[in-house]
Amino acid sequence: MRIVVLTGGIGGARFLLGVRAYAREVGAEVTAVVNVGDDLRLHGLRICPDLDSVLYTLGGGADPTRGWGRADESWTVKDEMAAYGAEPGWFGLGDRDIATHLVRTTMLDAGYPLHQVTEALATRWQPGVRLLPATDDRLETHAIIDLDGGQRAIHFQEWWVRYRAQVPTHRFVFVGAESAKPAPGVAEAIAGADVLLVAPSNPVVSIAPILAVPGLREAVTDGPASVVGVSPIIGGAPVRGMADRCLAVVGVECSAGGVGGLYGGRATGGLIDGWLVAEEDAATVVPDVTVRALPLRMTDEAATAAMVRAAVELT
Ligand code: FO1
Repeated sequence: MRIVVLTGGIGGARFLLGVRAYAREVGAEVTAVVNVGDDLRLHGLRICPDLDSVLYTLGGGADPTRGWGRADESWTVKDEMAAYGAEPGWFGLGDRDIATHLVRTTMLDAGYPLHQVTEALATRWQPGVRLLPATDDRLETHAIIDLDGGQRAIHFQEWWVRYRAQVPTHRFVFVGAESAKPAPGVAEAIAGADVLLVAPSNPVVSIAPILAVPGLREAVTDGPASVVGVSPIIGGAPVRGMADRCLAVVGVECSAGGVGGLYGGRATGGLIDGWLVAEEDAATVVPDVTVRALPLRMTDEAATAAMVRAAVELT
């Protein structure tokens, strides 16, 4: 069985732990297609938060409390940068994490595309799944906000980390998306999937930028034998992160039904055939979509693998 997962953020990385466990049980192969809209260049370094979350989480090197960055981290470089007054002070890179960005940036500057660089980084972390960036090209999520009496576009990380999503926001723009091409292997993996899972990631800033790469939405609607999403919202609140703030920006209710409706039924031009929701959301109805309610907290790998099994068996 070939399983493809669309993923981004820390929730997506933790979901992949369950996908990998399930895949080992049944002998399936897994490809994770990862959001790059959160990526940024800072201090001359290319930082890929979502790819790194997957590498570190599946490789056993993620910080369990923060969720992002490395375990056993130290912050000498950050403190030294602060002593120089170097901006931005609101985004912190740990010393161990910086090594990843140095290797990545050196390879990118030498001409290797992001998917090859990711493959090289994965030889250290051995994530046990094939990891592909949605695109090798520049695709950056920006937020259009009201600031200082005018409208401004700021990078997603500034919106998320600096402003904690607490600033009047008009919309998100996926800069570069129109001319981005799927990274090699992405469209093929989606087209050939027996099951495509949409991880319980933020639908607006993790999943939407993947689907904004020309050809990928069509690949999902036309290709896989079945497409099942897992709700990132339980009982009207995000499991983690600020999906509520993001959904408000696009005018979608923060509920399992709201996000299910945003994805829409594949039979009528949407994305999904099945939608897993939490037990407290059992009354959720999404037109043309098979909804199933079950315990949806990713408390450990076994609980997450049980969610994945239910998702695979749903349609
Ligand atoms: N999140 C923060 O809240 N503050 C930070 O200083 C920060 C730094 C950072 C550095 C590298 C990295 O890979 C992730 C980092 N994050 C930080 C997390 C990141 O902003 C978001 O959680 C993700 O982009 C959303 O998925």
